[in-house]
Amino acid sequence: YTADPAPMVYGDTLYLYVTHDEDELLNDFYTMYDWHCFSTKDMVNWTNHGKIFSLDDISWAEDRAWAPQCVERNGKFYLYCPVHKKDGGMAIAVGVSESPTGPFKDLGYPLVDEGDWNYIDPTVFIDDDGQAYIYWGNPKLYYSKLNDDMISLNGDIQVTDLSHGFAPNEEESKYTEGPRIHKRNNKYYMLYASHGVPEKLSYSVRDSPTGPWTWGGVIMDQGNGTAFTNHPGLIEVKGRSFLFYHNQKNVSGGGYSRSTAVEEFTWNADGSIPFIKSTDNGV
Ligand code: FUB
Repeated sequence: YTADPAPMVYGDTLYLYVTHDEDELLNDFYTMYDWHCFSTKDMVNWTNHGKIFSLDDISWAEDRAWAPQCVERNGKFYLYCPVHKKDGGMAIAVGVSESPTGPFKDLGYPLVDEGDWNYIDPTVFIDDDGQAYIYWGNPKLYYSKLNDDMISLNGDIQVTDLSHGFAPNEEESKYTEGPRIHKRNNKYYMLYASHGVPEKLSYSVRDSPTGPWTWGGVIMDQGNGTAFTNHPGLIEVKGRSFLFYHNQKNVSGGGYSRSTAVEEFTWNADGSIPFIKSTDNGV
């Protein structure tokens, strides 16, 4: 079972980084030890690269190999991964590699480390001016600039409040977790899991990478086998647009036995993201 999809395009290839729900569930909670990668050039034929990074590679981590994202800079690949530390709390590890499929080497220490539950689900991007940003968190959205080395913060950690009711119904826009930043036509789209649990997918939009954000709308609601969590992985590749997410539709699937899925979509003419149905036709 795979979840929390984070696609990345490098060259002519789409790499999909995912978490891994173990077949055997322990303590009736997420049982997740490693991250896997798949790649494709055509969205039809996929290569399974298997396990590309794991808790065993992070000496200071003990559990919860949760939602990652990989980005490339100057020929190096940086895999940002939330983990539970041996001395308690969640933090974000960074694995560095010369190749998109690893092996990734841990820094040896957390990039961000608050010592509690909130520091999960990093999303990272490099703006056109070269400035990199990292965003993360549940139930608040934190962010910081990254230095060019991609492994150190540039400045203080900031909090963006995405929960202050831009939508007609405040619950509609409530940020929960799983952010994914995407830039298109000079607009910054912040996609995220919303509404608390069970989660929908929503987005906010702005002409600055640091907000303040304006409510965009719901992208995917619950139903048709979605799990109580969901996770948006929006990507544009070769002139096509895709939303990766996860559901519980695989054999014996459930909230802790999830599967990655994808829907192709077309942007609305005004640049908004359409409502995207979880279908039975996707991968
Ligand atoms: O997969 C573990 C956690 O569940 C992720 O970090 C969250 O986004 C949610 O999907």
